[in-house]
Amino acid sequence: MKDTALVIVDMLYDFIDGSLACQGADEAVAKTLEFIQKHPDVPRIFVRDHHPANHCSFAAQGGPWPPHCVQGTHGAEIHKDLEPYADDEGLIFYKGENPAQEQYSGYEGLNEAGQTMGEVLRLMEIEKVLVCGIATEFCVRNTAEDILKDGFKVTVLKDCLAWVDAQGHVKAIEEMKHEGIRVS
Ligand code: VGL
Ligand code: ZN
Repeated sequence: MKDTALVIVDMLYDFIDGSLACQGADEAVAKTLEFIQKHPDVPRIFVRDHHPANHCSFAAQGGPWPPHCVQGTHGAEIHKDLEPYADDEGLIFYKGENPAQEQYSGYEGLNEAGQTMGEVLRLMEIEKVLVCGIATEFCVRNTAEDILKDGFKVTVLKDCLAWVDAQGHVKAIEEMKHEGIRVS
């Protein structure tokens, strides 16, 4: 699987047991850890929602969500079981940093050096991208779609997902399949 990478979207405390806790999150973290341990040679790319306190996504600014993943808070941190595998800063992409812009897609994020995920995937000669994380209907879906549109093969790992709404999760999976995203 030399040409394959795993993208782990928003497995951050606010989406697991915090202000925007999602259904299935504990199980998704456990299954993701299992996958990583079974496939230690697959590079791990992390996406982190990383908002300033006045972000437009938050209800106080007219957005749909409670405050979450505020920069510098516990809620914005990667789950402790996965954190040891986030050992390459160049493979961590931050999104939602601009207060005026909603960013569900991890593909719009940048690493510490200012590179996009697309640039880094190409430098690594990746052809196939596995996507897991939280939440299926929002950041997972948008990230997977953008990776697919940019020319990579994309597979969503069904057991490694968590969701805001169960029906929304099922619908998003069906729609992703129709778009050419594999689900396994
Ligand atoms: C997300 C809502 C707001 C997600 C991020 O990661 O799916 N959802 N910000
Ligand atoms: Zn957010």
